[in-house]
Amino acid sequence: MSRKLDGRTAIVTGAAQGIGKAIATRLAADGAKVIVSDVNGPGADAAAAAIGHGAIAITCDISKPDDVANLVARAGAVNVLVNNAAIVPFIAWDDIDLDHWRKLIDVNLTGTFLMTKAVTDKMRAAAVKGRVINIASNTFFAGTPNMAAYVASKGGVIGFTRAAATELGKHGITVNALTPGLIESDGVKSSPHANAFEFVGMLQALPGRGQPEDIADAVAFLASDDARWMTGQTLNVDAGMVRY
Ligand code: NAD
Ligand code: 4PL
Repeated sequence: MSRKLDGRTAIVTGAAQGIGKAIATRLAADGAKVIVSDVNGPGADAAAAAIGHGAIAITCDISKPDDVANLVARAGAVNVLVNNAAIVPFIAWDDIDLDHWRKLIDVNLTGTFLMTKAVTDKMRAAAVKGRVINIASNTFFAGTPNMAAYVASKGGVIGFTRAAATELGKHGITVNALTPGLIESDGVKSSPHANAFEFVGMLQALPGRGQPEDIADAVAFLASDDARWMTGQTLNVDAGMVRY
């Protein structure tokens, strides 16, 4: 295994399970000191213990400014931020109400903004040429059913990625997004999305079920020096389900 992230610290949000846990595991294997952050505190503790390599857990609800400030204060110098935490709903259009809409935007989009602002302010103060990697979703391209507020929140994340790249480039900080297709994560396995693999598989160019590690390996590239000349971009990692 390469050690491309030796001496770097990475925060991964939503890392108690699923794609976030796989990202934290991969960045730790690449040599990073990983901060496993999640609103699920015991889950974050268990994931950090399983990952080892000096990984530590810090409980944080990304939609709460006080939680975000506490996380960033305790983190020390941060080189890499992976905004992975999100609510992944399966909700019929007729069941979407304003409370659902506001909750999805609050966590998935506002939480990504709060984390990015707090961490990059700290990077700038320490003159760290940092990396921000935002986990969006290919549902933004596909307009996938039963998750309208989620699709909108991920479109917002892609727009914010482009704007933040512009604002932060002069400080040597890159901001990129990654759009997974359907992935067999812990959350998906225990939701109605688990029934979509056959249909999604017909749309993919490559056969098979996407795994959290398929996303983690692409995040490792974006976190590495190999991605130094990329910013404001959206990397689609979905077995070719959508092509643009
Ligand atoms: P998951 O539900 O398995 O895990 C999400 C984690 O985020 C959980 O540990 C949860 O506790 C945490 N979380 C939720 N709200 C939070 C908050 N307010 N603050 C902090 N942590 C919070 O999800 P997953 O499938 O692993 O998805 C991870 C990321 O990948 C999400 O951004 C999701 O939108 C994206 N994604 C997933 C898929 C997929 O098919 N699984 C596809 C495209 C994009
Ligand atoms: C193709 O981001 O990208 C279901 C659930 N199907 O969350 C997603 C696809 C889901 C997706 C997603």
